[in-house]
Formats: sequence, C-alpha cells, structure tokens
Amino acid sequence: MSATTALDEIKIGGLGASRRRVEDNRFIRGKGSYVDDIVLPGMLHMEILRSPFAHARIKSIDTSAAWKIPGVRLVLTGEMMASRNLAWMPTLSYDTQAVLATDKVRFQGQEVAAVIADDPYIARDGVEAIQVEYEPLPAIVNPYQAMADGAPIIRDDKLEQPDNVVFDWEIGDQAATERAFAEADLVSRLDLHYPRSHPSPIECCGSVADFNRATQKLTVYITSQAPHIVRAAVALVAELPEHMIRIISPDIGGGFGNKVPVYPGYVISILASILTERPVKWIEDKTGNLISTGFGRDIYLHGEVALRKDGKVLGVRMETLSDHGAFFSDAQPSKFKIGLMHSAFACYDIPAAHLAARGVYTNKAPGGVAYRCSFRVTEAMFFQERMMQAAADDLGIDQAEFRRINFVRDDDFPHRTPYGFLTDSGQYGKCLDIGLEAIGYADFARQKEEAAARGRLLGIGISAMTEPLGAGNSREYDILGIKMFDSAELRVHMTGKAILRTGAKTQGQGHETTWAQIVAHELGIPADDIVVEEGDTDTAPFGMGTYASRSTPVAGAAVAMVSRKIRAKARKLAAHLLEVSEEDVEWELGRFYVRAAPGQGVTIQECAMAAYANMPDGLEPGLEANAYYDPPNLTWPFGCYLCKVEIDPETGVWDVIQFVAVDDCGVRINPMIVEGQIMGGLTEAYAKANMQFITFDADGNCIGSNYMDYLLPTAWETPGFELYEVVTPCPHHPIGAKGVGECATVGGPAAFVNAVMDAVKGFGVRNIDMPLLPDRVYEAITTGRDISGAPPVKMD
Ligand code: MCN
Ligand code: CUN
Repeated sequence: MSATTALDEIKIGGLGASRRRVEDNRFIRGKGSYVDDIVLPGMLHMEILRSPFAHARIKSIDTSAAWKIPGVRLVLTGEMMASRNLAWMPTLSYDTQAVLATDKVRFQGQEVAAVIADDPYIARDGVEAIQVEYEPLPAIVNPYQAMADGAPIIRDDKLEQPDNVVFDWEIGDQAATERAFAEADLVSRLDLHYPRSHPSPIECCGSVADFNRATQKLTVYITSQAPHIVRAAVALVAELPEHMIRIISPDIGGGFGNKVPVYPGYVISILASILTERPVKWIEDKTGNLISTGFGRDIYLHGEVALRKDGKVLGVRMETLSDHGAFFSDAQPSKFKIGLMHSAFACYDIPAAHLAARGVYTNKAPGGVAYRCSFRVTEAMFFQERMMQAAADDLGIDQAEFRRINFVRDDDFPHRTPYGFLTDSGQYGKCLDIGLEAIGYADFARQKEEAAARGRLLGIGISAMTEPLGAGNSREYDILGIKMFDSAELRVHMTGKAILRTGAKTQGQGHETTWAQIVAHELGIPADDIVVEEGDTDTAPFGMGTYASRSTPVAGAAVAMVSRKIRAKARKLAAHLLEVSEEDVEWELGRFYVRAAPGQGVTIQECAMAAYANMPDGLEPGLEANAYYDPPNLTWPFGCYLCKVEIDPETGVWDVIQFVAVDDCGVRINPMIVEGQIMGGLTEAYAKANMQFITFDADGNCIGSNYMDYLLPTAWETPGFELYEVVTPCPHHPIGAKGVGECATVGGPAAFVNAVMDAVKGFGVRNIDMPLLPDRVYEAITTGRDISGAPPVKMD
C-alpha cells in the first residue's frame, strides 16, 4: 500500500493554518481573568500617593490623619520600607530605583507613600489625607540640561555618581569608519529625535499579593510579561525563599513592553500583604500608568553616512543621546547599554560603522524601557531608514535604487553586519520589488504631477529593515547575569489529549493558539486537543518571558523540540505495538507505520494509550517531556514598508493614500495571527508618526497624562494596510520561523515620515521630528526649515 494516511495538516490546525484564536472565546465573552478580576477572601486595597513635583527634597511626611480614617489598615512610607531594606530595589540594568521615596522625589508621579484599606475608595481618601512637605529643586527635563555645567545631580543617592551621565558606550571600528569618511565623495548628515512614547496597554499595571503566614507561601497575581524573572527578583530583593513564591500572570490586557520591569507598586503590595497578613490588591489608574511606568524612546541622534557617487554607502557614524529619566530601569541584555541599537544597518552591506551612545538621567519617569521595540531596535531602524532616505536625496539618486545597491545580496549569507551581528537569511530585494509593484512606484511621477495640478503634495516613503529577534543565545544574552533561553513542557495524556506549558507569557499575541499548532505539526495531535498554559511559576517551566518578540524564536523552538522528544518516545511505543524494531518504523503526520508494510500502523493517540496501558518492559511509563532551548543565533525577519501620502499645503494635514507592508518572518505558524500582529504594529507606528507625544514643561510637569492629550488611534483615523508575504525560512529554527511581533512598529514609523519628507523636500526641508502634526508640517513648508525635537509645550 503506498497511499499515505497522513493527516491533513491544515485540517488539524497545524503549521500554516489560520486557526481562530482559542483565547478569544473567553475574551469576547468578557470571561477573561485579569488581575483586577482576582478577588480573594479578606482582600485589602492599596492606593499610591505620587509626587506632584519632578524634583524636590522631602522634608517631612505626616501620615497621622490617614491612619485615623476608619477602614485604613496600613500606611507605608519610604522610611518604613527602609527599615526592611526595601526602600530601593535593583533594576534590570544594574541600577537602583526607589520603591517609596525617602530623600528626594526625582520625577512627577514618583511613588511617595501607600495606603492599604478595606476598599479602594477609603485607600484613596487615605492617600489624600497624607501631608508631605516638599522643598522643590530645579528640574532637568532634557538630556542637554542634564549635561550642562553645574546641573543639579539627580542621583545624589549614589555615592559614585559625580554627574547625570548613566553610561557612555561605543561599538564598531572607529578607525575604519574614519577611513571610510575620508574616502567619501559626499557625507550626508542628519539630526533626529525619536520622542518619548508610552506603550498604553488597555490594562494598567497591577498586583494581588497574598502572603499566608501559616504556610509561609507568597502568591502574587501580577501583570508581568516575565513571571519567572519577577519570582527571582522577589526572592533576591525581599529575601524570601524562591520555592515559597508563586507568581501568576493571568490574562494580560496588552503588555507592549510596559510589563517587563518590576514596578514599585508590586513590591509595596507584597510587603503590605506580609505586614497585614491579608491579600492586598493594587490596580494602577490610567494617569498613574501614563506618568510613571516605563516609557519608550526619548533619544537624539546625530547620524552621518559616507557615500560614494555611484550610491555605495562606505561607512556610517551614529552618536546617540538617550534620556533615561530618573532611574535606569531599561530591560536589555547586560552587555549592551543601549539595547540592540547596533543592529542598525544590518540589512545593508556597509564596510565600516561606529556608534557612540550616551545615556543620561533626567527628572522624568524611567525612560527607554521598552515599547514594542526589541531593545531599542525601533530607534535603530528608524534612524537607519531616515538616514538612508536623506542620503539618497543628498546624492540625488532614486531612493529604491539606493537601497537596492546597498542591500545584502541573497547569496551573501551568513553576513556580518557593520556592527558585528551575524545575519543568516533574507530576500531583501524581492521584498522591495513586491512593495514597489504594489504601490505603483513606476507610475509615481505621473501621480505626483496630477496631485500638484490639484494643489496637493504627493510623497512616497520607504522603510526597509531587518530586526534581531529572539534573545538569546546564552553566550551573549543575559539579564542581570541570568542567561537568556526558554523552555516548554509537554504532557500527553493517555487518550492522546495534551497540555503544553512554556516559560513565555502571552499578553494578546495568541500563544494559546499558535503553540498548539506547532505541537500539531510535530505530532499530528489536532491543535484542538492541546491546551496551552503560561504564566504560573508553580507549573510552568522556567523561562525568561515574552518581550523582544522572542517567544516564537525561543519558546516556540522549545515547543518543537519537546514535541520531538515525545515523538522519539512514541516511536519506541509504536515499535512495541507493531512488533517490529524501532528502525523499521516510519513516521508520517499523526501515525507510525511499518516501512515494509505501510498499511500497518498506529496513531500517535494509540501510542499515548500504550504509554500508560501497554508499555514494553524496561520503558519508563508515561508520555511527558521537558525541553530547554538555547538558540544558536537571533532570528532576522525582514520588513519592507512603503507609504504614499498626500499633503494639503494650506493646512499641513497629510493623508495616507496607500500603505504596503511586505513581511518575511520565515515560516508562518498562523498567517492570520501574523497579519494581526503586523496590522497592530502598523497602527502603533502610524500613531507615533502622526499624533502621539508626551512631553514635559520646564518644571517637569508631564503634559499628556491622559488620553485626551495622548492620542490612541481608533479604526476611524487608522489608514488601511495592504499586506504581502515572503517566506525565507530561518536556517537554525526547528520549524524555520522568525519572530514578527514587533516588526511593523519597528519599521513602520520611518515609512510614514519618509513619505511626508519626500513630499516636502522641494521646500528645502530635511527633517520634521515625530509626531508630524499638521502645524509642524505647515510650519516646515512655509518656512523651509526643519522642525526639531518634541512638540513644544503650549501653556495657556
Ligand atoms: N507567529 C507566527 N509565525 C511566525 C512568527 C510569529 O504565527 N513566524 C505568531 C506567534 O506564534 C505569536 C505571535 O505571532 O502568536 C507573535 O509572535 P512573536 O513574534 O514570537 O512575538 P512574541 O509572542 O514574543 O510577542 C512579543 C511581541 C512584543 S515584544 C510586543 S512589545 C508586543 C507584540 O508581541 N506586544 C503585544 N505584540 C503584541 N500583541 C498584542 N496583542 N499585545 C501585546 O501586548
Ligand atoms: Cu521592547 S517591548 Mo516588547 O519587547 O515586550
């Protein structure tokens, strides 16, 4: 018999199936369980008092009136935290951060005291009853002020901190870069600012801490993208035994990087529960979230590109200055101070590059933390593509052609990038071609003329980028010394149904759907027969969590590997059932059969039953396995985004006429989910380019602390996106997949900005910093000048 009886992979929800998201069943019915849904017997509620000043010495805190309010159970101040050695905590970047302020407040919104009460309203009354006497100090609200002579030292708590510089860091070959610039026919220069931005998850941060004195067990429900890291942090900071700590991340209403760090509120609620011996819930409000949690970006660039007349880029120089706020709490691999900024220009074949990065403290909430960025890659790719566009314009060469000349060729992999990464696969020219065709690039000159006749300015922008996704490998990537790898555990029950757990943590990305598809692909067990669980440290195997789009590259690989372990054991069971030796057994999706007699076979489900009911002598019973996966390299997805805009020069308003996205994230597990990730990412990119900014006045007051000022795009203003796919499998990933979760937010912004700049370049304008608000575009057109920096604060 030669006809295969292998299962139809798409039908069982395997690789490539646009399977409906199983988690949506509960989400769309309002049956998700978020931290605020957790209600425990005897639970108390916590509210945080935040500083109204950006920089001030605390002279005194009087909590007596708060203690007198009926229903108030506990009032915590920095002094009380200090008595337990908990006033400060370590950050993910070897800095320290105040949990509750003791000496000074260093940003508006910083945590000063906490009230724990019978209900949230009493807790809030308690917060309002606390009297704090502040002595205001001059505030530093941008990095240039931070570096000025005589600037007040923000971190005077640190003994070895003579100034406001957090780090100076460099990478690349400076001498080779200088030589490249000496040989250049032309040097293109550009100064840019990537403004501070906020991840804006729908669910704010929160925790429910439950310390049980009798069992000595601490359980914390928490909005964390990396629950195992939180467990380690609590064990180390609070000096509690790790096996007595259980961190549970239930459903999370969006993370976007906001929920990677450990926040003061988490730590305070834990201490409050230990002291009151009652569960304590803390739920941050929207303004608290907008002013105090981890911000993205806020970084300045001076960039230079050394060019040869024929369009070849000879070298690149980048100098960055980043604003880290009052505490350096960015999450990033320990080795790299400015994240993976040095992934810039990875898709281009450039002989020499040098990057000098400086980070400084300011009186703002911790910045640069993370926001759909893969450790600063968002900034890296934005700078890269703005510099490439300006360089093409300066040379007077077609922007698409210029990129093509400099792309790494398809046959030039593995390729060493200008800053030393090793990329391994891609078809950059093909992606660009598909994009150009789709957006009608060949016909653009005619369209531009036609628009000009109507009094409109037309522009086309291109952004091409490759993104390093999936930290580790463990040799180069660690956070606070903990190596970056990930894990999966698979238990196949006797009836062939299974439970899969990983060390990642979905926050909306759809892991419950896609991980089951990988198992289905590897084992032929229908995806509907596999339940996926993440986020409970008592049950999930150790993992570093979900950020930097590392889940598919690392945890997803572990899922494939653990499935293969199960298949190897199932093969032994199959040989036993078929009464042949293992070598004579062949596999096809869902079934083992005898090579010489393909009609004789057993299904994976029959093997599962045998593991519990009919195992051969000497074989360990059960069908369970664990796999830890340490990836050999990052994965390198590629994206090419093209945007066409039309500007009304009388108002500066710009409309997106067409947007084309061509993404190559290797093999797609679930095409529908991938497209959802890209659409969401592009929407965020559009918001950054078009409307969002959060800024500070001279006293450090945060402007944009509510969603009337900080705008979230809705379906109404978001343009349509046309998506195209190219598949270049990742050569080292077990199923050929690359990460995708952040690609569109990373590559998207430059496409919008480049399109507007293309439309206005005839006016002598080289740059408008984001957001490209109509008044800024109008000013640039009418004055012929660049518009730099964050939008100025308008005070009435
Ligand atoms: N996927 C796929 N095929 C591929 C690659 C990915 O089907 N070749 C699927 C994955 O299986 C997963 C999803 O796409 O279901 C995203 O996968 P991946 O690229 O591995 O990214 P992560 O799961 O690690 O998600 C993290 C990434 C980050 S870092 C941010 S920030 C972000 C993002 O995901 N935050 C999000 N997308 C988000 N989407 C939602 N809804 N909510 C967030 O908070
Ligand atoms: Cu950089 S935000 Mo995502 O990596 O969690």
